[in-house]
Amino acid sequence: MFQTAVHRFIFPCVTAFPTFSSRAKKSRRIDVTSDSIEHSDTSVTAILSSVTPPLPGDFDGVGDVDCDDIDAYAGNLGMTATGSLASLGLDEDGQVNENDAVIHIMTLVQTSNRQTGTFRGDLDCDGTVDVLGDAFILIGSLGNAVSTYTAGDINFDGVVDVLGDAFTLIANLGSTNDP
Ligand SMILES: [Ca+2]
Ligand SMILES: [Ca+2]
Ligand SMILES: [Ca+2]
Ligand SMILES: [Ca+2]
Repeated sequence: MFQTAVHRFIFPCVTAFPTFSSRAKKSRRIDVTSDSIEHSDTSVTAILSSVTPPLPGDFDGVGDVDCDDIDAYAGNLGMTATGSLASLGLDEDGQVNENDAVIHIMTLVQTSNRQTGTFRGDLDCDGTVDVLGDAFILIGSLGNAVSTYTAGDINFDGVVDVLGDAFTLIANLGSTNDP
């Protein structure tokens, strides 16, 4: 008896389904009684999901903005900032370019010392551009074709060299975001 009187829905039998991002954290089951269904003017308004907005700069979607996210620019410079690449275009000029990566590094990256924003050349994202943590990484890759910022390709041209990468690191050597 009780089961026939109660219609259980995981999500409603309405014509227009709202869409939710894949980041929805949870859904709720709603029990709707037969009484409410029989009244055609009954509208059920429910918040069905608690949606966490995307974290700007979290390109790999794991809930942080770190060195791994900077590497999302590798191989994508010069592309149109649409579709899956739209979030990479931070300066809103319609293209994924080096300026977007600079904005990402300087304003969005969360460093291991719990600060936000760091300097180009901070390859290990600890908030400071130094010799031991960063310059040695770059020197170890010097002359090599690499595809990541974290390996020393600061300008994302696919190779670690002196003019394109080492000079940028040297210019920021000693810079720190430590308050
Ligand atoms: Ca991330
Ligand atoms: Ca851009
Ligand atoms: Ca560093
Ligand atoms: Ca380079």
